[in-house]
Amino acid sequence: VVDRFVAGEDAGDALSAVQRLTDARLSVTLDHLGEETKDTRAAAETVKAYATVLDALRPLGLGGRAEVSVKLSAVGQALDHSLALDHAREICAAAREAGTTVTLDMEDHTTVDSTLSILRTLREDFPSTGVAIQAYLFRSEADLRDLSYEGSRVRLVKGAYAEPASVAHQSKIEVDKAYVRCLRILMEGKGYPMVATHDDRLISITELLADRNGRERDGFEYQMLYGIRTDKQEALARAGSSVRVYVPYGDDWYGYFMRRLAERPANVAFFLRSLRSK
Ligand code: FMN
Repeated sequence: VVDRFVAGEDAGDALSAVQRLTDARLSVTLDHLGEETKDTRAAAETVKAYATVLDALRPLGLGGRAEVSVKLSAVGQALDHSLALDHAREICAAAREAGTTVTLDMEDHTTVDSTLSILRTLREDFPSTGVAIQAYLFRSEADLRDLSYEGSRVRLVKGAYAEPASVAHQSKIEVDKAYVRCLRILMEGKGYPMVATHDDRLISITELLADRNGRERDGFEYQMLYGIRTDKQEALARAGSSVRVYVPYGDDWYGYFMRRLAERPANVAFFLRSLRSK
């Protein structure tokens, strides 16, 4: 069941997925599964896993068509801010060697300040480092304005963590409205928008805003998760849009899988169907 959302356990599996997807004219971002590491050894192992996969990507010569996504909590953010920064820097250096770049995932709201501060430092040496911003957080419109400068790669997502009403919109309609406000800031700004959603209405609004702001097809990209709405991924790419698929791999899939079930009824339906057919 997990296979539907996760590309496999090791770097070899991840690379086969990269081949398949890039053959179909999609770009990818690889995510080595894992989060909330509380020990230094596991954090260092994660860095090694990224170095391995980036090393294997290099000879494929895909450049930025295959990048990596990193959760700072998997490289020690909860242990020590500067340890996470050093680890992230190592991954960025390995990515540069492979001719590509890194995007920082955004996790629960208590980590946002730390993640944005690590991003700022990383961008001094690796200006193309990207970051995810979550529309459901009240603070995000202000964060997006700060990030709307030339070359700033920003992935806009709705947000996947259970957050308190003191910091985040709770209802679907409020989150959708916030997403549109955030999207407008991104598309009107000078950065490079990475519009990460499977939501048809938001995709239509993105098309509209791209036209209105004179953004060409290569002036922004769509991003979707591995195994979710693959038909839509391919249709957008066929129509000339840039589409990147977020490809998780590794054995620590539990947290990732649970968030996928929580966020989309269609994912739960798939899960229940597969249980029944066993
Ligand atoms: N949610 C986060 O909270 N942090 C992330 O870094 C993050 N990265 C994502 C990357 C991609 C490519 C996509 C498609 C989603 C990501 N999400 C992330 C999940 C979204 O917040 C959201 O839960 C999910 O996309 C379902 O919402 P949808 O209706 O827009 O598809």
